[in-house]
Amino acid sequence: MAKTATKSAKKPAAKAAAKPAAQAAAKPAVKAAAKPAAKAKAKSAKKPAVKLSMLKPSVNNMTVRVFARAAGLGADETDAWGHTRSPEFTARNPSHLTPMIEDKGLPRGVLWESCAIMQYLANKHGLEKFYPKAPAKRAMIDSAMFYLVGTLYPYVARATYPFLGFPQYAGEVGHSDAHPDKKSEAQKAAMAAIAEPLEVFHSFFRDGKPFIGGKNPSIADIRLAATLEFLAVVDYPLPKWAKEYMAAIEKALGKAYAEPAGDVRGYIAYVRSQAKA
Ligand SMILES: N[C@@H](CCC(=O)N[C@@H](CS)C(=O)NCC(=O)O)C(=O)O
Repeated sequence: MAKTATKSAKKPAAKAAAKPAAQAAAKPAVKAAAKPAAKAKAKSAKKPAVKLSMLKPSVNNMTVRVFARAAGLGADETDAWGHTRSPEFTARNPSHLTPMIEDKGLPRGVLWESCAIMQYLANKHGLEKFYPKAPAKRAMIDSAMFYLVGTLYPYVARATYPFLGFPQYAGEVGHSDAHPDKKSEAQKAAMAAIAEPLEVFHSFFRDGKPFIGGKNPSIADIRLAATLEFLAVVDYPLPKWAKEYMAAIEKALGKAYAEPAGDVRGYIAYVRSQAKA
């Protein structure tokens, strides 16, 4: 599988032009993975549903989709696939990144960055179970999330994006015109680099507790479990603790986790089937 997938990553797919290609390729999987609904309203509506623009195959998006469901906020989701760079979207959100929420209380009406969105919603709705208020406890959740986005995620992206058909970041080997052997070397180096930060989540942040958040999954746990979902595309050998940890989060959050995870897993199954064909 690796061989074929590397081949397909060599194509324009890893370059800027890859976007439409990856998007087109994703469509059937996205449809297959997530039953009806570009707009899916969750039932529990005590609090107003989160107005969320999202991409189904993305773990950054999965994070907020899981959180909104698990927190009982409900998610009023719009599938932004193919629209993130449209003038209408970039006029509101010049970063063109999803997940993005819309909320009248926000100074600019919108908010992007998955962790910032979860922090905001947890603060707004007093969801201490997911994001403790006590400064020291909260600092650990923040540290875990920043460490994830700043250190672990770039390795995960470099290791998996070539196989997912996602464009890589400018300035990186995977994004350049380098020889395929060099790209493969860089991908392998990123794979090898994942183990160290991953272990830090286990030994330092969990520190013997079931979750980073203690007895219950916190927003940092949702962010970490969702990120690890991508590693299936490269058959990353997750340590036993990580497999058990992901299963425990899925068990604790149930459908709130399983449903958005199903979209990511469906996309991965689709790209893997394409690579084999
Ligand atoms: N650090 C950000 C990453 C967001 C991100 O990279 N979003 C990608 C999907 S994974 C996106 O929306 N890309 C669409 C585009 O750039 O047009 C987060 O955690 O929310």
